[in-house]
Amino acid sequence: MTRLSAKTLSNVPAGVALPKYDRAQITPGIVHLGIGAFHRAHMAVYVDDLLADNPHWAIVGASLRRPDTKEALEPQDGLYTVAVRDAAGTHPRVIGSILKVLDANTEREELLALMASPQIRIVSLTVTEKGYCHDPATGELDQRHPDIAHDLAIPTAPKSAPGMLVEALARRKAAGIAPFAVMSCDNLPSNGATVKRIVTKFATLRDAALGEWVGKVAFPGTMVDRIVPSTTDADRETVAGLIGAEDAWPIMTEPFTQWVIEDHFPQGRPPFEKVGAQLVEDVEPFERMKLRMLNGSHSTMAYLGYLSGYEYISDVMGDADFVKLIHGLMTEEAMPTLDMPGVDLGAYRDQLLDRFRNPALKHRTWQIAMDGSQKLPQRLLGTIRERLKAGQPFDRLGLGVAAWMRYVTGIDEKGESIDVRDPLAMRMMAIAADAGNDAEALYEGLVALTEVFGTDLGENQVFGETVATHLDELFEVGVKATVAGVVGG
Ligand code: CS2
Repeated sequence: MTRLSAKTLSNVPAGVALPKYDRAQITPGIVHLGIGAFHRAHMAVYVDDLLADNPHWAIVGASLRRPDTKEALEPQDGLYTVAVRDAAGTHPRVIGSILKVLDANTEREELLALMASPQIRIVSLTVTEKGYCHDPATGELDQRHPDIAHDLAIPTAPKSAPGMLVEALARRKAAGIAPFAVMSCDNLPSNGATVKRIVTKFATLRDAALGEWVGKVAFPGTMVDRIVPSTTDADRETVAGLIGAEDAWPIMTEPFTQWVIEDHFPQGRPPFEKVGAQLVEDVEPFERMKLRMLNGSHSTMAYLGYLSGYEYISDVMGDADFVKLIHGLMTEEAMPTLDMPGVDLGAYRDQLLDRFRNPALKHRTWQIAMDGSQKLPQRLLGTIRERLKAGQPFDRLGLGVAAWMRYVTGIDEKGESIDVRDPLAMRMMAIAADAGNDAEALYEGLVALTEVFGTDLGENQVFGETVATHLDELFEVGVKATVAGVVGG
């Protein structure tokens, strides 16, 4: 079978949507750091929709960690398939907005030179929570992070995202070129303000004057939403059958997509509003809503679901007790903490439940369970803090936290090992090994991780009682019975 590429594009069967512009005429206006599946299912699709009328906003992507995306896309001239799936079928579309992918490790100079050139007006990022090298509980730069220490020692050859951004900005400053806008598209709380704080701190540590200059750069916040499971070999086969060509890395996703963007781009931006994005003055209420409702539910389902033997989120949604739990978590515990004039939160919740049910989207609980130490603060703990302050119960959120604690022991209910992926995995498993099956000791050990829980939660008696009680139940009666107990089943 031939490989998808510029040359073979004309052989793709009618019915498969193709780029509606001449790829020879488009030039880059955006550099995107972290060219993973999420970016390719989300922002790259919006950009693909607007390039016909705005040809100077194409994307050059960079991978900071692994060269695998470059290896997949280079022989395809940057082309790849986005396959939208639901119960009605799989709908493929070829995306052309990514002109090139650079490997930040081996092509660092080319990448930095491009980021420093005036044609680049936006640098966007999806480097996941841990890619910002920060302390998730406080949102501050983690100065002891090995990549940060490296980048401060050798600032012209950076490895980390903050190091790359600051080196490119320093080159622009030296050349008298106005800064690009930095647009984080990661699930961080207040992602614009948080990334600004981290990057400005890093710049200040390099040089005070540079820090001051970077402090004036625009960091528009965003709320991004599309569920994107990892691609499997079976997906590759399905897509090859649909497009009549081999695509080394197609992206599978859902029909739903949402993007809310703070309108702060001093060097200009493409007309994102013409292709479905919402441009707003303050994105934070949208972020909070999404992190607390969608992602909070996701993480809770991931830990409890994985431990119950459910491989996919759609399997979790087949269990009535779990649906009750998630419905209650959103309705009783998350929604009262949100202030969203003009948004029907009940309808938002129901739409989320439908999205979670999508039977064609094989979204692994294990995938969502990854990097919990980086995710818990904004998904569950922030909501819990607000409820604690108001003296309100948070039983279901507390169960979500307990399930994470049970999961990171690295041993499931059958005594089999769990592949726990998390920057703190080694420390957490050592804590679990010390605690054995003593839920109280495990709770005490994990809550002392201040980069996750801050310094307040470990001292809070109500928090301790709620979470440790659930953790004890998880060990004593197992996950399913604990969930049934919480929902009154
Ligand atoms: C998920 C998110 O993997 C995870 O942690 O909760 O990636 C989620 O699918 C997206 O935020 C949806 O927009």
